Amino acid sequence: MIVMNIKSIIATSLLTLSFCILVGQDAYKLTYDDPAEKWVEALPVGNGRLGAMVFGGVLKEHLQFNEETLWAGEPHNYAHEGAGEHLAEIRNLLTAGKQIEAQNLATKEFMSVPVKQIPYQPFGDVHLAFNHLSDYTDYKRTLDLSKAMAQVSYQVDGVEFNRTVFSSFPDQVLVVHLTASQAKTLSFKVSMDALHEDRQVTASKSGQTLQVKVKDGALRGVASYKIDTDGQLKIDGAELAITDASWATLYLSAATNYKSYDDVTGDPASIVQARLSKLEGQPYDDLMRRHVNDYRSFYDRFSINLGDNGRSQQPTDQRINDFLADPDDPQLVALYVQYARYLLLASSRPGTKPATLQGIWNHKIKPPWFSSYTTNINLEMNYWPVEMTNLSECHEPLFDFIEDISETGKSVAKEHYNAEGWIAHHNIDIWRGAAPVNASHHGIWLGGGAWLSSHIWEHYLFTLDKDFLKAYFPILQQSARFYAQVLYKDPTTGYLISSPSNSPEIGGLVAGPTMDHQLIRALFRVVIASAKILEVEEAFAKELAALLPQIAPNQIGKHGQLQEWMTDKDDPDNHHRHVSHLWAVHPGNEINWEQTPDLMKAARQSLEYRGDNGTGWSLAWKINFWARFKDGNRSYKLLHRLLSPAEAPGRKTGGGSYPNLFDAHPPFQIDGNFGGAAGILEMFVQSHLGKIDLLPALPDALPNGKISGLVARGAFELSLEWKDAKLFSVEVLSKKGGNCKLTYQGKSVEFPTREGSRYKFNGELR
Ligand code: FUC
Repeated sequence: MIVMNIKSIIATSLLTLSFCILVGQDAYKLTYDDPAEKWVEALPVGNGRLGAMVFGGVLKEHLQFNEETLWAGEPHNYAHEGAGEHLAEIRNLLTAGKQIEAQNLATKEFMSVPVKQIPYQPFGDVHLAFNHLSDYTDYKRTLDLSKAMAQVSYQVDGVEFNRTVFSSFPDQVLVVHLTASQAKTLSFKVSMDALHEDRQVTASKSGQTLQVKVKDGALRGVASYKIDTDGQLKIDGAELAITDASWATLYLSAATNYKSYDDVTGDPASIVQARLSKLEGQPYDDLMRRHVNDYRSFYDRFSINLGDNGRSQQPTDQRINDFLADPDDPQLVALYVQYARYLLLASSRPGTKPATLQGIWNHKIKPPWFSSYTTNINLEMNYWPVEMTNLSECHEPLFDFIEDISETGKSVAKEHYNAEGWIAHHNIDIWRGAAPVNASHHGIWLGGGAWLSSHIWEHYLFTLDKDFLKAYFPILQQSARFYAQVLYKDPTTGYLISSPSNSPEIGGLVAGPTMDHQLIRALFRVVIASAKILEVEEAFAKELAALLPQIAPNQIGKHGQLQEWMTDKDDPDNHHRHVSHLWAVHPGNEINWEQTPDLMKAARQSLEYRGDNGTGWSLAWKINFWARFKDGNRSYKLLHRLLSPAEAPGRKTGGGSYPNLFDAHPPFQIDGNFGGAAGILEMFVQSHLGKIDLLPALPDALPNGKISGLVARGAFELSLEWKDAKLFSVEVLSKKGGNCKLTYQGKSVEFPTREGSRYKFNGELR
């Protein structure tokens, strides 16, 4: 280890007096005193592909499970042939101020075919019915984030019953392990069911198989479980009965015939059988250890400790309720961050699909917003914490998704915009529909391709993985090519603008929403920078550089606000949940205190006007915005709303958390979990301006903390500690070498680093 510039190492003991650090892993559990009654009380498990909600009942256990590829619909190209013939007229109508006429024409000629996409589907249910004859005592239900396990324990007639549920990534099965503390006291029946009209359950001596087919579409699924036990097993009608056991383990595997967005020739029965056959002769303990080892190889890379005032000993649902009246529960804030990491690992692993609006957990045939991929904020927000919290691999499903869209989005670019390259609009399903959907006033939004592309660059910034950048450069370039061809010279101002489009989901179809221009500028800069790093496409980079100053700039309006549109028509009384024109503040960086303070003030004014209410994801975005404005207390105010009960009596304004700590839009939408976690970390570390700013927006409510394994742009891994609201120490692990600049309250140190070396600072930055 290289230790540099240590001027004053202050004895830890002096400063820890007022600071109760909690080290036990026990604190990183969700705990409950009762079984779940509602779905949002049940606990989620998942391996990226196969997920379940665990209710934890005593007489009846219910596992509602999903497999990520079971959707309605079938392979389909949603592009509207010939839509581009109407592009000029739609633009002209908008220029002439005829918004309604433009929208009507677009509704008729410009929308996706069909105009709606299709929903993600629940798969099925496993029910366990126990034959306990007396009442139970000592009930406890937990979700252990450090092991990725849901657990239930209780006693009946002096016998202790334990249940452990997890979804294994290495073995690709959902596991339910049941034990009783006395021989022959565990007896239960298992049954399977599903909401699909077309479903069939068959039983064998050691398990059951559920086959489902979605109503409107090409996909069918097969789920089978097998049971190992020391008791008796027999088929009992449609159920499987286990009697006189002291332990039993159920292994469930599920698959569909989906192979890719244009191929549904998979054979789910053989996939399922192959996975179950691989388990023959394998003891549960080995499988469980493989699961824990695999999970911990990700989970243990990062830790966060914000202190504990004793509330961590209380049930999680009670803590959420208590947070409303008194938001002094720093450990709940840390738990929220680790829960987001848990949810990412459970819903987005290499080789799986990205997390949908609900991750992988959906129990409805008609889920809210189809439980799909909404790209005008929600899908991207799912990935905000992924790099910072050292789960870079979990970003991969999004890159695979972008690869798909860069293919399906080509025909949309051609048919709708007469352009090369690729484009995505605001909603995308498993068939990778990239055309504008739902309605012309919000479905026609040009920013999807640029925003998704920004994730490729962010991954590069956090990892400095040149091979990755090289592999994805053609996708970035083709996205930029689309915009370079589609930008349109505004007859009124002479600027290049994006038209037709909308400022997500507000104000209808317009010419030139501010957000689009921020996104397109950011994309062009990324392509220019990438071309330089990779030493390729110099001429194209020059072309983009020439376009940059011609794109309509950010403008300050008459209320001191950042204009959301080309004209100064913002309404200060508009409290809409979307605040898209602040994209350049976060997650973008074009607007910041150092280079553009006037725009930063205007953006802050816009956020003031929008107010502090919002849906879950809107609150989460505002936590991030206020952190970038360097107002940690305001971020914490929004966090207070996000971590308060979603279903508190009288709560009218949306947002909040359910008892299982799922974010409420309402209803459940997972983006707020991820965006909220990212926002918490933005209060502690920011690295979007070519340096690492430490504690840039520390709220009064979190004066003490210790984080390790947090990744900053530049491929630096940080361990930092603060006490009594002051930075105490920071250690930097340089993963790729290069210059590192740390700043803290206006002071900075800059130093060259060597790959693999550590650099520790104490007094230097205070
Ligand atoms: C966008 C948002 C809604 C919701 C939906 C899934 O349309 O405006 O609030 O989050 O996505």
